[in-house]
Amino acid sequence: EQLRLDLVDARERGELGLVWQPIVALADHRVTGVEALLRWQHPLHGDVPPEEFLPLAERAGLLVDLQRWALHSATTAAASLPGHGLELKLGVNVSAEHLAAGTLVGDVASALRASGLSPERLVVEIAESALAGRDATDDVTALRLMGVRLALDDFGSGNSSLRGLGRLPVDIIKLDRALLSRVDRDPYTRAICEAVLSLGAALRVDVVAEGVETASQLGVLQALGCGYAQGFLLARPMGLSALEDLLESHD
Ligand code: G
Ligand code: G
Ligand code: MN
Ligand code: NA
Repeated sequence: EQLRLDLVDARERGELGLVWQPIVALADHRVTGVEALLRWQHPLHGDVPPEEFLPLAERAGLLVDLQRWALHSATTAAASLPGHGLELKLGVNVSAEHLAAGTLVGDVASALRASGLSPERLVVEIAESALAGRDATDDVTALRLMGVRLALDDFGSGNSSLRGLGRLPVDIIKLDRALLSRVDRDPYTRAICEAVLSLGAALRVDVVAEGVETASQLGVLQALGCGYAQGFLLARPMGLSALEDLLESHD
């Protein structure tokens, strides 16, 4: 309860920030995108994980506001990255509550306008669970008409995967990290990943494997022809200046 009260002031106190995790093309190991992730540095409790404070924010009615802020800061930062950073795609996570609030499309448009970020660089990541029992077709269609791309996040973690894919114009599938954790040890999991990759190829949808932690997992992905990956093995979420250093070292 105190934590919830603290969250109300966290933004003004500068405790909320973003970290950035690179997404890498497996063909040449170039960084092709970054996912922006919210962090709360609490003065007493330290780093509060999003799994903890996002539900708090929701109960306090602050979640949509928080995400609007995250959208604005992420697009603004991405619009002024150095070097080949200006070609990177920017992934931003969107919640079920934001979809339900009905302001997502307007909020994205306003962040793009304010930041000057080209819409083609923005990837809106929606977890398949956030789409359960909801018809998000209008919102997603409006975003795509603006030129924004849609990623189905945590794909394979729920039971609505194929339905979501069939109903929505998706550009990117992000393979859930629970699948990755077993891909090199369990033949069934490997077969599922293989099936998602052929689905991606058939639908002309890029597949990004999330949560790649070991060389052995990466090896399987490469053998299966997966295009893109994200995970601690490749790069951890990092601050903006570390990201800028990384990009400069690549250029
Ligand atoms: O970055 P991390 O692994 O700690 O994130 C944990 C969860 O929080 C993930 O499911 C991630 O999608 C979610 N998350 C991180 N940043 C945001 C954000 O800005 N908005 C929403 N809705 N979720 C986020
Ligand atoms: O749900 P979403 O895919 O948006 O979650 C992204 C979260 O996954 C981030 O909070 C990030 O910290 C976490 N993450 C990224 N790479 C790895 C990884 O290799 N292993 C684990 N366990 N988590 C990761
Ligand atoms: Mn995500
Ligand atoms: Na995910």
